[in-house]
Amino acid sequence: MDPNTERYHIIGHSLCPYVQRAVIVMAEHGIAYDRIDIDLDDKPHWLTSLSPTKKVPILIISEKHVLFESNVITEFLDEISLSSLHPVDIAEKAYHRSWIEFGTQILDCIARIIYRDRLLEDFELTLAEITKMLHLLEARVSGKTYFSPLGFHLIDIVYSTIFRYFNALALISKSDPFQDLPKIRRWRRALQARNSVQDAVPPNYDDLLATFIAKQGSHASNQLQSRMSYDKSK
Ligand SMILES: N[C@@H](CCC(=O)N[C@@H](CS)C(=O)NCC(=O)O)C(=O)O
Repeated sequence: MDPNTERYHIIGHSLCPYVQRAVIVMAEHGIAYDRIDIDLDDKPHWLTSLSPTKKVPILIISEKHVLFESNVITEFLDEISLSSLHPVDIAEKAYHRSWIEFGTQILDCIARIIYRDRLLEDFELTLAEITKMLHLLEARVSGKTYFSPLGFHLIDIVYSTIFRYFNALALISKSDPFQDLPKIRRWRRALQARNSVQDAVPPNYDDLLATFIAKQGSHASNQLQSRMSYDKSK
């Protein structure tokens, strides 16, 4: 399949980290695409006909094939490209995929904070769990700039979308989960500086995310609401 002769459409959402995985891969591989962002609180009726999960991202290839699940989409985009965003060594590639899966588990904890942890105690327990996970990750970072010394890979893309959440979480929590994690702090800065990572979200992403979290009815929502009304009153 020649990526230059096919047409690609992404169905997404402006804040979704899984959608960002796909669009960063497309930017890194120079694959052109159209993007439609949908309202996940008011899903369009045609969504079910495209994906049984009714989740984004969805990738439509030349109106012929429809793919869902971000891992499937990113692997497909990587396979049709001339170079790969995975390490060449097969065991190393599988190792990266294991830690990508771990990233998804960190995202599940972040989702718990955003949507489900209603009490301060629940919020703190989940944040402690995330901090523990970040410590395990820190021990695996072997590159000076990115996860691996071999350069920028798909695993870096996945973590770039996870680290973004901590700007909003820093507005709520007094403890900094990155405090004792010098390698991850350096990695996070390098990822934030990358054009493909910056361009995957709207320029006012941090504000949009804070407003989104503030509406979810969790402890984090309440904290952000207070913070936002305090900022407005100043
Ligand atoms: N496992 C899916 C997760 C995608 C996902 O959870 N997308 C969210 C937005 S970030 C979604 O579409 N949620 C709508 C819903 O759950 O109904 C993937 O990797 O693509």
